[in-house]
Order: sequence, then C-alpha cells, then structure tokens
Amino acid sequence: MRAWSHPVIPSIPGLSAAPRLHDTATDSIVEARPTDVARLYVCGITPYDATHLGHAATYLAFDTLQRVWRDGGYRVHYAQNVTDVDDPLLERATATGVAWRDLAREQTDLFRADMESLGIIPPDDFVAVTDVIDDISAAVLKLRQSALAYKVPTPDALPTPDGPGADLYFDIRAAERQAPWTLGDESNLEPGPMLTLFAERGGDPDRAGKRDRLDPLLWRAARVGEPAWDSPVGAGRPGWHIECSVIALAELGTDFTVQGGGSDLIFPHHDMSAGHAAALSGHPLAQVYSHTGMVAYQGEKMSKSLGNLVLVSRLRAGGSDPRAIRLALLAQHYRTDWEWTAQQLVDAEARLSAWTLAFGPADTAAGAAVSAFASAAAVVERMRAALVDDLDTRGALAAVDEAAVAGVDDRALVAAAIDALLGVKL
Ligand code: 5CA
Ligand code: ZN
Repeated sequence: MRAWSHPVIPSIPGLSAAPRLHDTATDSIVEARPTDVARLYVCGITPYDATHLGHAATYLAFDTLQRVWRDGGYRVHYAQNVTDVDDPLLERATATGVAWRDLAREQTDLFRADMESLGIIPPDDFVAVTDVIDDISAAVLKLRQSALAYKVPTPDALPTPDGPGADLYFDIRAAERQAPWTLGDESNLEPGPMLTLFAERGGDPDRAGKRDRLDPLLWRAARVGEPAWDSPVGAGRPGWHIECSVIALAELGTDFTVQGGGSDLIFPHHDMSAGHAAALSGHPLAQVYSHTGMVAYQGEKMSKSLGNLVLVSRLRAGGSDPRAIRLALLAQHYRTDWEWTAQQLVDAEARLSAWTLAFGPADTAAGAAVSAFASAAAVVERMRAALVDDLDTRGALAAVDEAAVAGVDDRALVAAAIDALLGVKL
C-alpha cells in the first residue's frame, strides 16, 4: 500500500555510532547495530479513529532511531502494518453506521497526512492486513500442520463444506516446547496480572475449549454479518498477533534488528507475535524489542477506546506548527509514561522561535547575536552522543538550547543537524 512522502534529510559531516537501545526481552541496554541493513518493524495503527499524540510519540521515537541509523551510515528497511480488519474497527463501523472498509480507508488517509505533516519517515513496506489474508491463512495452515494450532468448538460460526466452522487457537505450551521464543516466557509472568492484561487487550481467557487460558486466537471462523475470506483453514479472518508475525517475516525476514511499538503491546501482542514467528520460522523474530511509554491525557492513557484524545489533525487545524508538535514530543523521554498538557506546546513554540532566531535562515535571524563562539561541530557531537544513548532526545534538545544562547561558529551546520537528527527544518 502507498505510504506517504519521504522527508528530505540532509547529511551532515561525521558519523553517529550505533545506537544503544533498551531491550524489553532482556530488560537491558543493548547496541542496536545492524549487520547489513537496519531492519525495523513498528506495529501500525488500527484505523478506526484519528491519529492522537500517543501514536505520534511512538512513531516519532522510531523515526528518531532511523535518523540515528542513517546518520551512522546504515541503510534502513522499515515495515509497518495497518490492522484494517479487527474487532474494535468493526464495532466502531457498526456503531457509526459506516462501512468498515470506508472507515479504515478514511482513517488511514488521515494518518498518512498526519505523519507526513510531522515529517515522519514513511515505512518502505506499509502493509494492510486485508492485502495479505492469503499469506496469513497459509501461515495458520502451517501451524495447524505442525500441531501448534487447534480448533475450538464455535457454535455461532457459519458451517463450511467440510463440517462446522471453528475458530483456531495457538497452543502456547506446545509451541514453547518446539521453538521457545525470546520476548516472552509468559510462564514466568505472574498468572493473575497476565490474565488481566490478556483480557484487556483483545484476549479471551474464559473461552471454553481452549487448552491454555492464554492461548491466542489465530483465525476467527466466519460469522453472520462479519467480513470473512475463503481460505485453506476455512472461511474467516485473521486473529491479531499473527498479522504482525507474517508481515514482519515476509518483509524483513527473521532476526531483524528492532521490533517496536508502545508498551501496551508488550503483552500479549509482541509476546505472541514473537511466539508465532518462532513457531513458523524456527528463529527469533527480532534482536531487540523496543517499547515506548504511554502518553496520558486527563489522567488516563490516551486511547481511542476511552476517547480522551488530543488529535494531531485537530492541533494542525487549530494552527499549531507541526514542528512545534514534534518538539513537544521530543522533549519527553520515549520510554517514560507522561501526560500531555497544552503548556508543553507553548514551550515547544518558544523553543522553535529561539532556534529559528539562532540557527535559521539569516533574514529571520536579523538581530541575533553575531559574535558567537561555541563550536557547531561540538554541538553536533553532543546531539549525537545523546541520541545514541537510548534516544535521549531531551539531551539533544538541551545541547541545541545551550548553543542557541551561546551562539555558534557555523549556524548552518547546527540547522542541518537539527533537520537530520531531530526532523525539524528551521
Ligand atoms: N494495530 C495495533 C498494532 S498491530 C495497534 O496497537 N494499533 S493502535 O492504533 O492502537 O496503536 C498504534 C501504535 O500506537 C501502537 O504502537 C501503540 O502501542 C501506540 N500507542 C497507542 N496508544 C498510545 C499512547 N497513549 N501513547 C503512546 N503510544 C501509543
Ligand atoms: Zn502489531
């Protein structure tokens, strides 16, 4: 599927080191050093409501990672899915009387426009689940043939030519014996909280007939009034986690450099996607599992289901400069949970003005200090050192803030570094 246009990224003298990133699987800081090309997968949106600042913060974190890799001389291969058929989207479409495909198309278009306005690097492969249903059903069939998928009686499923339709589940215990996976050893997690998270995040621990309460759905058999596709595992549609395993493996192969997303996806989504991928390929899905903190608003995680949203499109329509939105998000550490306030945007606008005055094109900088003497090259190195240190954007911002006060010997170099590394064109 078409993504959105690529920002123009200048190159700057010198090279970043390979970034060090927090890895959720080992809870340690590791070097995300690509062997050849840096291969990145970031879980995409479920397009039933518009892009909010939580989404933007997550995609911006992985945009920053890509900028650091590129600055280090690495090529990047980036893939992202769009969950354009899933329960929350179908429920919203029914509730609002819109055809689910139209809802998905409209919201994906809005997401593209929001990402482009924020200068986010687009994925090379932007893959809608509805475009790869055959690949997903083939993967489910393979799991079934390896005895890692099983049927659960499904009285409300439509009958198939071969008998009653049935949902298919992944057998986590059997899969663990056959191909243990990296991110999750969910048997080590406390069962209570894990069951709660599973139920809150699309799972069905109380479904009768499952072998383990945490076994996730792989394939949902066709029901009256629900979208379904014919397939070798019966008419139906994919479960959630398998889509990301299949798309990531197809586009990036196994053992790719970084699997990313918000921390709300650690369990069960990334755990189960890693499990499916290991079962399908015999290899770990990724080398590093990287997760962003949750952006809150009005005291709760910003989420489409709660409706406490600050939409990127609404801020833009209200006249906010997308560069200021970007700077407001970069002023937070990507791994920390934080709460959005309008003041953060005011502060970011002030920062953007100060930077424009100090480093922007000369005509807007009339009146700025001319006698300045911090080394621009040293500022760039400070920015690089901060960013390779687990994407410390706040450190990079502080380096630029100080230089804006002191003045530098090469304004254009700092402006180019702000553009290349932070994605802000002054
Ligand atoms: N389609 C699935 C992933 S396969 C999904 O989670 N979609 S989503 O639209 O709910 O979220 C898209 C991305 O934004 C995910 O990486 C998610 O972790 C992240 N995200 C969602 N809400 C927030 C938030 N409040 N703060 C930070 N990141 C968020
Ligand atoms: Zn995903």
